[in-house]
Amino acid sequence: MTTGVPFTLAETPDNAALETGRLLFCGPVEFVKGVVAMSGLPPADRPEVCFAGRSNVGKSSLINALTNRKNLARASNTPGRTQEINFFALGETHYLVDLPGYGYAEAPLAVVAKWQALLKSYLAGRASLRRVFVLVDSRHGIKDVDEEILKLMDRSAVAFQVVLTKVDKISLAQKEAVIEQVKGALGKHVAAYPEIILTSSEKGDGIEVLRAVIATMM
Ligand SMILES: Nc1nc2c(ncn2[C@@H]2O[C@H](COP(=O)(O)OP(=O)(O)OP(=O)(O)O)[C@@H](O)[C@H]2O)c(=O)[nH]1
Ligand SMILES: [Mg+2]
Repeated sequence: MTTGVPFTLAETPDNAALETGRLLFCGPVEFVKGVVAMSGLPPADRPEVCFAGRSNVGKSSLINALTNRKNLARASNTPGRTQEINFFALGETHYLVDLPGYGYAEAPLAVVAKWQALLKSYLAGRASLRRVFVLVDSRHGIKDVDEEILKLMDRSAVAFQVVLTKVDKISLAQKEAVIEQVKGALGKHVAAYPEIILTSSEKGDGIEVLRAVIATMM
């Protein structure tokens, strides 16, 4: 069954929205804390957005690019490096949340099970969570492990938006193909926001669009 929603690429926001985004993200950004259990979450006192996705998809790099900091969120070549839910305060008005990657096979099973449980509780039970950006590697498209998370968000009625990462690594033809694949996969998900954002943390594509989307959504 499909929802019949036509999925499109995000349009460039108008100048006012771009400026709102630029201002929000050029202000102070601070690491608040890394959380390993639901009891450690900071008070749900301001809107937040989080970045979810398979291990190594580029979550931490995207947060660094958005905030224009080289090393705010740890980005590394070692998959599974981000093992905590990391909270960053954007000024005094928003939280940005860097999630542990899912689908990382080489960590001990018990550890994986623990992260997955935390990730699921957080995604399903955080009142101030406005939108989940689900990052998808533009070279790979949506995979089975992504589907599990997307279904969880459908069940929890948490709105999510797909952000394709690393578009600097693919050709125009590959771009068209992955967009079609993602559009097809999203048709099955009621919680999907109907616009896809293409990004490169390396080259800057889509970064100002994403800043504007975050700054104007809440
Ligand atoms: N070419 C290119 N490489 C990128 C981009 N974004 C991330 N990378 C690389 O991809 C690798 C993983 O990036 P991270 O940002 O650490 O990925 P992550 O999703 O936070 O990974 P975990 O925390 O382990 O789940 C790093 O080597 C990054 O330099 C991009 O836009 N373009
Ligand atoms: Mg990370």
